[in-house]
Amino acid sequence: MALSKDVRPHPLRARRARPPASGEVKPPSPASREVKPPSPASGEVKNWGFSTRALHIGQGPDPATGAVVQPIHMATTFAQQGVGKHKGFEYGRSGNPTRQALEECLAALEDAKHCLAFSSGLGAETTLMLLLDPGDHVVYMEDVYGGTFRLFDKVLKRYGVTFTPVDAADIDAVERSMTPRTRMLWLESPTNPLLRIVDIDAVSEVAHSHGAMVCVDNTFATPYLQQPLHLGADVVVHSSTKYIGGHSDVVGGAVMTSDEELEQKLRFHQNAVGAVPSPFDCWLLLRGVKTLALRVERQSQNAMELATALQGNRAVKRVFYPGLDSHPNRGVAARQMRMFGGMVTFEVEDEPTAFRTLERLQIFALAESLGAVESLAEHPARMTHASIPVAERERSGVGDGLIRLSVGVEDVADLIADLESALS
Ligand code: P1T
Repeated sequence: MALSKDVRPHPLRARRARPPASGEVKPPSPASREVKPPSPASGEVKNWGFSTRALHIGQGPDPATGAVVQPIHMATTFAQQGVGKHKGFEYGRSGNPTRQALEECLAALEDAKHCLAFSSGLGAETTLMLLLDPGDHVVYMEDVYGGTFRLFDKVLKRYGVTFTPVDAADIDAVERSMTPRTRMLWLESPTNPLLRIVDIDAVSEVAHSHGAMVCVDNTFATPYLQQPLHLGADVVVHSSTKYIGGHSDVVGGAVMTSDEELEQKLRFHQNAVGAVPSPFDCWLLLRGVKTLALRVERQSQNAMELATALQGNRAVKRVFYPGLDSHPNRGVAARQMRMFGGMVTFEVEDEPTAFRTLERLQIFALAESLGAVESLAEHPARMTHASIPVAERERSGVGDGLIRLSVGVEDVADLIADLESALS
């Protein structure tokens, strides 16, 4: 399935009412190399497909040696020819060639002008949220990763930012929750862990009409399946620990945007806050992202088959998967996503049944995280979403019988057999 043709830039993107606030902004000068591989902005690459960009943007053969793989630059500091005269890099926190290669590549994958890499998904989120001022208001999709909720509720509230959860699948509810102080609408789609789908285009229009910017955490969808900047969003965040890395061996985060002013503020904060990734982690992410499309296609196919099998299992009360006809927003998912993704959530009778099922699995590892080649299973209520108070969790539908699967690239027949035997 190709990305649908009606995915288009939001008309209000060009005339956003208010940029996010920040203090004095003086970003470090943009890094430049003497010999640059193709950059996403250059005309020569604009027709390249997703996988060609994943393999070649930011990563031409090394001009010094011809090495076809991006070198890992471990230097923490870079010699200057005179004070302030340098080749684009000064100090490892403010810029690094391997990180720059990753940022160029990831920007190209989201079709963004800019990407900033961070040491974790939450590092990326924190840095972005630090652009807000005390008194600012954020409306967020009520079903979000537990760590995102914790950042909002336990950290940022202390700095005077206020938050309102909303079912963003309900456009009228988004409209009602906007206030004159609302600066940001924060979305996940598909959501973690209930795989709810938000019509990003429609809710972006609502947010923009109130002067709020739209941020989409695109971790579950990946840039291969969904490009929120083409659906009206202003900024995208990723936990690149997940599908972008894809091999459960690196923690990372990223923010992408095409808004120049926002990029400058983010670049300043990336350096000022310092939640930057190591050069080795950047290299691992560059290596991982080369197979993103291949992995996600296989994971989506496996997930579809697995969700269908679970639907027919008597021990399963409900299956949550955007590709199933039973999903309330399947139509929106089909319009804004290329395939339906590798995450499947289902509900069994109660917590003891869920625990027993998880402990019996042989191929699925019982573990937090997602998006890697190997399949994982977890219990959101006690694991990834345990930091959300019970009442809040139950209100958004994350019950004790819920199991979340991150479907890997194994043979799907083996995955289905593993689950069926654990459920029997
Ligand atoms: O773990 P970190 O790289 O900091 O990313 C945080 C994060 C942000 N956004 C979403 C949608 C996420 O799922 C996560 C991390 N999630 C898990 C570890 C998990 O198992 O759901």
